[in-house]
Amino acid sequence: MHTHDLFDGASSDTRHERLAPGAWLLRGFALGQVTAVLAAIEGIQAAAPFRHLVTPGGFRMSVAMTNCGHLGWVSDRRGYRYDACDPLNGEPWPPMPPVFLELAQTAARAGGFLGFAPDACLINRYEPGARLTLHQDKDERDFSAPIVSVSLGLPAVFLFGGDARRDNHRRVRLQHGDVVVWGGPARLHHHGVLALKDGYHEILGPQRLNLTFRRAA
Ligand code: MD6
Ligand code: FE
Repeated sequence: MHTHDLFDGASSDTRHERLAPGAWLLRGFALGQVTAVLAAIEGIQAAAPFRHLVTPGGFRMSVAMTNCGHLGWVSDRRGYRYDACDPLNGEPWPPMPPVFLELAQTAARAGGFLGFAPDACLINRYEPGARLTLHQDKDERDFSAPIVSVSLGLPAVFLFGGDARRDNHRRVRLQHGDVVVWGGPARLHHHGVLALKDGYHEILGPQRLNLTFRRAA
């Protein structure tokens, strides 16, 4: 990526909010693709069901996860890593649907990152009470590529901090169809998701889905 000069001028759309240098919230960016994305998730979860992974410390994660693409993010007692196969059945993860790739690439471009070639898509499912503690995404080999994150279903409060865990963090409400693009100087910022509130979304019911696209290899 040689797009650092674009971080400040990547987007002129008023629905695009810059959260920090290198981090953009693209409100409603995925709305036109929701039906196709949800249909694709049906196929993915039929082959690779959502499951609650265990952290290296032995805790069951409240967020259920699955993956598609060449690599999938997994966690167990041995650690966090990317793996080409689903540990549940030893098979390769389902391929990344073309609609996913197109959405991830157009969003990355809107955030000023040209040439994004994701090889991994982690799909998170939150039910009421599920949360994700403050973390950095650092299991990828190369931090020059951004991360593209798509939110669907119930709204959630996203915590967005800095490079140090103790840095102040802001709270961002992520709604159905919102996309966050995150890279460059923001790539290693800490972030998390507060416990999902009870609710019922007209399309997805009592849950939130989040897709995060990464270049892992
Ligand atoms: C989520 N997202 O929104 C979890 N990571 O459910 C993430 O952990 C995340 O949204 C890196 C970049 C963007 C993200
Ligand atoms: Fe993350």
